[in-house]
Amino acid sequence: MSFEFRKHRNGSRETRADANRATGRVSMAPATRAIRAAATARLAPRSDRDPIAFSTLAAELATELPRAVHAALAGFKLWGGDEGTLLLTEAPLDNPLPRTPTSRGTEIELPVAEMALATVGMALGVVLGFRGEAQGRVIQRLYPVPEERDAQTSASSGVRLQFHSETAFDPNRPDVLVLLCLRADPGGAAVTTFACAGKVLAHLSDSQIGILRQPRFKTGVDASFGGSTNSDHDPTVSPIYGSDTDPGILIDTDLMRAADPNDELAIKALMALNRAVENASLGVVMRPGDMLLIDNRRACHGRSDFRANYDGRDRLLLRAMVAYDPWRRSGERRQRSLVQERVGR
Ligand SMILES: O=C(O)CCC(=O)C(=O)O
Ligand SMILES: [Fe+2]
Repeated sequence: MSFEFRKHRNGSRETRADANRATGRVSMAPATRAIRAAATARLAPRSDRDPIAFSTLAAELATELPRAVHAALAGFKLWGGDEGTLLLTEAPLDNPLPRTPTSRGTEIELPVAEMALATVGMALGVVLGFRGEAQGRVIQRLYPVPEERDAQTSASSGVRLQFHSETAFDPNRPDVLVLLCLRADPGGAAVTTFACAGKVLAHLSDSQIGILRQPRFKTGVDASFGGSTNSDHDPTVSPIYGSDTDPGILIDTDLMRAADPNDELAIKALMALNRAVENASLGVVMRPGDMLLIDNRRACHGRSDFRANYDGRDRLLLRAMVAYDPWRRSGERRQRSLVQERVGR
């Protein structure tokens, strides 16, 4: 399966038509009826009230996904797709779609889209929530709010969201991030950007890669998890890791720094890495029903700025985090819970 994502250039304004020339996209349409019926049944479990029953039902519904989706998911898991990403299309959505909230914590019901997202998440691994984000909900809502217009958070819109790995500071970070677009931004210009490690390394010298493979760096903790930067307690990390043939990347353009402020070589290598990520990056403008899977080890991701009017018609996405091996994190959860109570070391 081959996907052709458009090259994303810093600052460029892409049009929908340009950015979505993906070939070989895999449609979820054949599963629409089954997902919609199960999610809207009178006693259907809800992700917030009964996340275990909800995700178990989602796992059952994975049998309704077309074989082509399962084949694509297997390729993504084994090799990270072509770019550390996979784009599924025509996911079932709620109809009519509620208005996009304009403040954090506003409740909207999205049973169909939530179930569509969880079905793919449970086909791939297990969906987990994080206490530090959206009160631990396994399905999170992403939309712009005025208070965070210029922040480095998923609720910003006035600034680009810098390239990052999801919860970079957490050694047990999620393996995969799944984003489902319910409503595009009014200008149709919000680009979700990503860069896969293999392509990034092609822009670096062997000696730069050698330095980036060493634990000479520190990364801060996201604001949503209580936030810290420049603390001695910040975790020490290697931005490049894994095998030469299938490398991993761990970055946070905003929060990562050389552990020793006098380590000139590390400072220069990190600058080169950030440039390499820009040069290797691609982007996609997601349209309603598009579901973008991002491998959180083989790729890093970000987002362009975009217009938000806070009028109920702004961009609206759902997000889920997937763990391939939930056992690895079981010490961080209460018994029979899908919520990670703590992150980091
Ligand atoms: O809004 C997007 O397209 C990506 C946001 C993001 O980085 C995230 O939700 O982790
Ligand atoms: Fe992110």
